[in-house]
Amino acid sequence: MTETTDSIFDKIIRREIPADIVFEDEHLIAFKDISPQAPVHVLFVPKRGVRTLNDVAAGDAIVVGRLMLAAAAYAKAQGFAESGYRVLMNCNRDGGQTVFHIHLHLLAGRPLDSHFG
Ligand code: IU
Repeated sequence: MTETTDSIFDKIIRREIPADIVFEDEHLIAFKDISPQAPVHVLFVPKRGVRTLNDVAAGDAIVVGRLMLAAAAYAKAQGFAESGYRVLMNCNRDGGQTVFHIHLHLLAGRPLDSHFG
């Protein structure tokens, strides 16, 4: 990764602002979204972040993979893996991205609309 961030999520990682952290390891942190869109809404955030998915180099594919695996592990641990959940990543303006430090949303706890948009 060439470009790194100094975002609000970096401040959460450095404990400069509070968040309801549900998981952390050497690579990533996960915390509850401050404006939840479902009963479960957790953000999985790499500690070495880039601004958008466009900035992830091919050699850094593992960074995105870790987010997905951590989300699935959380779903299993919390007991909603079988009922189901959604993971998604927004990119730039039309994707609805508002925080420019890549992150994976995990949504669960209610039936989610099947349409996009
Ligand atoms: P987005 O994909 O960039 O739009 O997602 C950003 C999310 O970060 C959004 O759901 C916000 O509610 C959430 N968030 C947060 O949890 N804590 C914060 O301090 C800020 C945003 I700023």
